[in-house]
Amino acid sequence: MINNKLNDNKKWWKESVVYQIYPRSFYDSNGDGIGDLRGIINKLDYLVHLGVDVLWICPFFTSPNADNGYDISDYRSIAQECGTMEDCDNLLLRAHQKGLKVMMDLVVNHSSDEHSWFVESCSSMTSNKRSYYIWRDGKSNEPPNNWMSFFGGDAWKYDEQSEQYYLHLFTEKQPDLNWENSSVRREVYDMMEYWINKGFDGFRMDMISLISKVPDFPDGPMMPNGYGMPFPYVNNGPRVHEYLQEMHQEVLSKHDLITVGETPGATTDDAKKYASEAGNELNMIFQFEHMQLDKAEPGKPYQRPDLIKLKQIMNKWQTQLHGIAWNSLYWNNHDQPRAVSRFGDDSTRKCREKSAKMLALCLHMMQGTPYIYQGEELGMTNIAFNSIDEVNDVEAVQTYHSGINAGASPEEMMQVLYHRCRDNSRTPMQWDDSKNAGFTSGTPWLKVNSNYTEINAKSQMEDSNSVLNFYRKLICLRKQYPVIVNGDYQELIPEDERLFIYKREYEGEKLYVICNFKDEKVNLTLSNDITKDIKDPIITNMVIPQHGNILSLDSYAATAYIVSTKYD
Ligand code: TEU
Ligand code: CA
Repeated sequence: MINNKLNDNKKWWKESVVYQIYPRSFYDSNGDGIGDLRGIINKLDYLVHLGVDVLWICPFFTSPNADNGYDISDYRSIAQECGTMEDCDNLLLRAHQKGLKVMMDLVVNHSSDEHSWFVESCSSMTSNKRSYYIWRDGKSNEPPNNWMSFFGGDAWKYDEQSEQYYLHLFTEKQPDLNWENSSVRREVYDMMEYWINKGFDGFRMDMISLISKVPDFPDGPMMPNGYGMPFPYVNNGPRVHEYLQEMHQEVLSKHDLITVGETPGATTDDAKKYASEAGNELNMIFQFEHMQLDKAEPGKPYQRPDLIKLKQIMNKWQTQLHGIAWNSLYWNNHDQPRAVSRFGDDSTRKCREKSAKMLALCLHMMQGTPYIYQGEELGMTNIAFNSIDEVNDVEAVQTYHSGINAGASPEEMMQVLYHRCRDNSRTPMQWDDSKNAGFTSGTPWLKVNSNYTEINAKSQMEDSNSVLNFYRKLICLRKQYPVIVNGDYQELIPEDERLFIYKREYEGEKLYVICNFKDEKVNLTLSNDITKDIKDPIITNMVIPQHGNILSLDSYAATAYIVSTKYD
């Protein structure tokens, strides 16, 4: 019997794999050292070959680049270094011809201070753009409250002319838009329609959980550095769901789109509101809990993510959202260190390749839409910069200087950045072993990781055992087995500190996933039931010897089995 309810919930974006492109670092088509839209067009066949369904392209709109395009000064034009509107149209056309969907980054918690709205907003207290941004009087020559910006320093900037302060939760070149103003919301919705009409298939919404602030702007909880934390008063604020429901009604509901909201600090309860199956806000969100497991502090040894805690977090999201809301699945993005360097092991070639595949398998077999960040499919790693002069990331530069001011040494701070710097994932894509990894014929805007001679797309295309080909296989499996998309989820041996094992089930199909997260051999004794179930793995990153009930799992072994009881 067909279950209508489940059928209703069948959505293309649940069955898709998304590939995230950081355009500056993907491929440079004209030798100026900066990746561009034509570069993406040039590489579409690579993406088709990989098998992904959707591209998410980070911002390529006109911007002074105080935060690499996350500070937009014109929402309807293309950054000169990225190309032209014609390139954008061509990209959409070609991608669609090849069966790929394209989502854009919607950065509307803030604009650039060079946006004409902000320029007008500053120009006079009576401008009709004044209330497009958040202006407040100071308190006896001090900012309106004690908030620190997310990148360090005051969250308020004083404007001499009007003698008021404006709010910027990120850099001072990123003033927060005032969503309380319905004209601002209208502008955003119209702009979204503009890009949908061009052909975009969805939106990744930057920091969307910050758009509603507690109106009286109270001081935040004090931090050791003397600033207050804005987070409790700006994140998941009082009107955020109202705004998103309005956006849904005005724009999203009129089209068949993929939407994902960036929501730091979101709990599973928040996710059920933002991304409920009922579907009056977003399709899914990016939660951050598993991004907060490691610690890099000056002068202290790096603390790796703890597997037990990682498993607890993943289990929680897998089980609590099942049937109620939809998960996104990711290990890294343009703000995070490289997955293999953080959750895997990049110490030797062998460990890197095994653990990169293990991480991929572990994530891609879960319930949710998987996101691959460019280069992850090659097992690209973090980079060791020689000095702060080589770093571009505005957040890293601020972290570095505040560390130095607090007494840390340059070496200690570079060590912190080695684990944390956002530029770890922003180094140019490694296409081949020619100069600059084949990314550009000019001088790359950011240093290329010197390991490109060993890690690059060309050599991995030719090697059937490569990390790249492992990703291809994982993507194929998703299309083949409905249990991967729809199955429920149960963790087995949650107390084990080395292994991550889970089981999923859907309409007579059972999926077992077994991953060894450690650099040591583990003999796993299976129950008789499971032993009976598992025969040939559907995918594995190495040969795994089995003697009766015992599986001999070498370091970073990862394997998955599917058993069908449908015809029993
Ligand atoms: O990210 C917000 C955000 O949380 C990161 O800035 C943060 O640095 C990261 O979690 C690691 O510390 C979004 C964008 O993805 C980011 O690139 C932008 O810089 C930021 O918003 C402002 O638009
Ligand atoms: Ca270029």
